[in-house]
Amino acid sequence: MNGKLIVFEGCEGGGKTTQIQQTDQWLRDQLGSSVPAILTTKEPGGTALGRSLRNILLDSRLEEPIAPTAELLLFACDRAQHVETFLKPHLKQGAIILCDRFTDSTIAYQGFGRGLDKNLIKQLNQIATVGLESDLTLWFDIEIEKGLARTQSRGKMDRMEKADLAFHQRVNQGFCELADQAGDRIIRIDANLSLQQVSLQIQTILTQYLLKWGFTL
Ligand code: T5A
Repeated sequence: MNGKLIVFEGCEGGGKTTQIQQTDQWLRDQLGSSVPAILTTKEPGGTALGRSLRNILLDSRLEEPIAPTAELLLFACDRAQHVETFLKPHLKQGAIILCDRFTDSTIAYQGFGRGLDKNLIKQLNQIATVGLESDLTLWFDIEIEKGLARTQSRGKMDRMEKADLAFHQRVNQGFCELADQAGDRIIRIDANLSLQQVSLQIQTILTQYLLKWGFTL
């Protein structure tokens, strides 16, 4: 049996990391031991190589700015390692994987945000993933200012979070357009609501998809 790849996407401070942890527990409660594994991972940083790349990519005190193309290639490098050494082997064994960010982040951030060629990014995504796509992507749609205020309230902001408001607005526009084009692969979550309301939306959608995929709840 092939597993399922469920991706959590969206702009800064949407609550993905918080909700992934809750969803992991909820899935364990729903599915028990009927699936080989329920795993949580992220990009960048889902492998040992990825954690080193993440440190570079998010470091706000680098001696020199990272050029947009170099940034794009570092995210692609992280993904290639993640897909080959973590995602594909575990999916082959039937795992359900919850992944914090995947290919749509690169189109939104490096394509819409940095203004790099989107067709080139799609080709690069294809090389890095060897064609692996999410089975379902939950897009955490949050008002930009609200999301950034949440990340600011944590204190330290990373290199990406420190980008100007116009950058984050372009990224958000990217996610809106991707969701419009993706049909039922990308589902919108209203991330402006309370933690509990966001969890409920996720559980409702996942219940529908798990049943559609043939799982017994
Ligand atoms: N990136 C990534 C690219 O540019 N290209 C790529 O290809 C890829 C893969 C990753 C960065 O890299 C960029 C995008 C990112 O800038 P990251 O640290 O993984 O860096 O960044 P995020 O994924 O944005 O993680 P964040 O932690 O900043 O945001 P989350 O995970 O969406 O939010 P979360 O859960 O940490 O919550 C933020 C705060 O809000 C509170 C939480 O308690 C927390 O304090 N919160 C809520 N408060 C009120 N109501 C709710 N509903 C709340 N939900 C959470």
